[in-house]
Amino acid sequence: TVQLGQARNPKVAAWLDGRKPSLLINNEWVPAQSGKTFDTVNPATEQVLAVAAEAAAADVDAAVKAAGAAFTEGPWSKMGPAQRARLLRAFAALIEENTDELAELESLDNGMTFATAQAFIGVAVESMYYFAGAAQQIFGQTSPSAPTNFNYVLREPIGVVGAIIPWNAPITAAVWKIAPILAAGNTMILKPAEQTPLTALRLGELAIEAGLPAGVLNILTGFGPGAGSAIAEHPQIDKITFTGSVQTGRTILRASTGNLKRVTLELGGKSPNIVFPDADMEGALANSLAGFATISGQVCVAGTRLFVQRDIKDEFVENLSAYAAGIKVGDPLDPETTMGPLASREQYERVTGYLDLGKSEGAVAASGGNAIDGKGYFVQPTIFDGVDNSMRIAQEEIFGPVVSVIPFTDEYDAVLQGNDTTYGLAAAVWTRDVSRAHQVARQIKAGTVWINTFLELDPTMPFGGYKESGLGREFGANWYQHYTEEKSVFLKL
Ligand code: TXE
Repeated sequence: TVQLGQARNPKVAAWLDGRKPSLLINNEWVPAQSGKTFDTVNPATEQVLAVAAEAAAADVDAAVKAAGAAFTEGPWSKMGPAQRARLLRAFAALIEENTDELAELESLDNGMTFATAQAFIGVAVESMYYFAGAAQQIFGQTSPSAPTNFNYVLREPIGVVGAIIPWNAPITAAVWKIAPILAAGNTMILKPAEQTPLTALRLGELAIEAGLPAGVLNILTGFGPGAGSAIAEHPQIDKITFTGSVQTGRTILRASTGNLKRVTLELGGKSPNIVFPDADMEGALANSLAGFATISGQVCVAGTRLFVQRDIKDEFVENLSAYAAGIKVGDPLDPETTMGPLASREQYERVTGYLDLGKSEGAVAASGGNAIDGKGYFVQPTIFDGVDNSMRIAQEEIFGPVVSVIPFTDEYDAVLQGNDTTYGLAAAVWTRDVSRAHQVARQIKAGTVWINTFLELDPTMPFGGYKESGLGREFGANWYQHYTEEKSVFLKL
């Protein structure tokens, strides 16, 4: 018999037992200079899963020195894109080979189901292969200069990049930073979130196994204030890329002004998911459910404002509630489970706070509406009906399995309400009317719009937010623009 919260896989158990709390600096595993550590908790049991090293400013300094040396003098500085591509391919292959162990570790630390973790690792592996190929596609330009000149534009890596990531999809978030940063020829410091430090450390081991030279990828576990802020402020870090909350995004943007770091921010969302009466209802229902329940709703693109045309709204809510009743909440490593706990106590308190707020604002829980008693940060998947778009539950990112259903009258009203938010990360529209689908897609202010689908991500498509959902775009054909500098070279013939 296996107990809730224990590693099933002997390799994972051995890894957890054998680890000393350490940071990865210059391809060496070292304790934090202060000697400090912190616990990471299994959200399904509330028990300590492992102890991690707590990095602070001195460790950031050491990592910056290593990354700087690797960039300017080390083997990395002499490598061409083809060699970087090879290393990334080797790294991707190792991640793929270790999918099941990584997925179990992710599930124990974050609470997402094993199957979800496997799927997200699959996405991460595909992305790393994409960027490996893309490493050799960073072209410069020759300029149409006068016959007296030969002028050209070089694309060069920026230097040392700081990457700060959240806890909701740790492996994917890490790979989405590591792969493009390294593909473009930069070196980096990765800081995983304090709630989920473990899989990033395992990725560090795999990076060394893949042959990544010392100093190229440094990994510092630690807190936002302390490690994160030291990265944002560090004068020798040339660029910062952050995924997380809007509030912390603002703090990082401010902190980065000292040396005018280049900044990319991928922040939160409150994405509208718009269902017209002519939609494929089964597709709309299944995806509306996945849109707010995947990883217990802790997804930046979650479709948490569900706009349903007024005439079909009641029936849609009834059917969606029936779908939600099919969600099995529980031990994320049990193959029967379809939804695990929230990732942390803070998140549990935040989400249950919003469940209370929704009721006090006058919304009605058509399904769920409560926390689940007992150990672990479990809450019921919740469908709030009777929501007005001006309510706080419709405007603020809850980051839990909670959806607000809001009626609309016509296309104009759907777009008006859909855009009535400070966010602009993603949106979806469900209709069989081709013209309407494209018209709505054009009018919605969001970085990604899905038509008759949801949650699809593809490294060939740009990803990022309008408005307060972020700054810049990751992925896509122009992915390298935010990890390189342009240099204009003039030659007089
Ligand atoms: O995020 P933070 P939190 C949203 C979501 C969630 C809320 C709060 O609504 O409920 O944010 O989550 C590091 N300088 N999202 O507080 O603070 C921190 O250590 C430098 C949406 O956990 O943004 C971690 O590594 N770094 C989002 C990372 O920032 C700092 C995903 C994210 O933490 C820092 C996560 C500082 N001053 C939360 N303070 C999405 N876009 O998907 C914290 N950090």
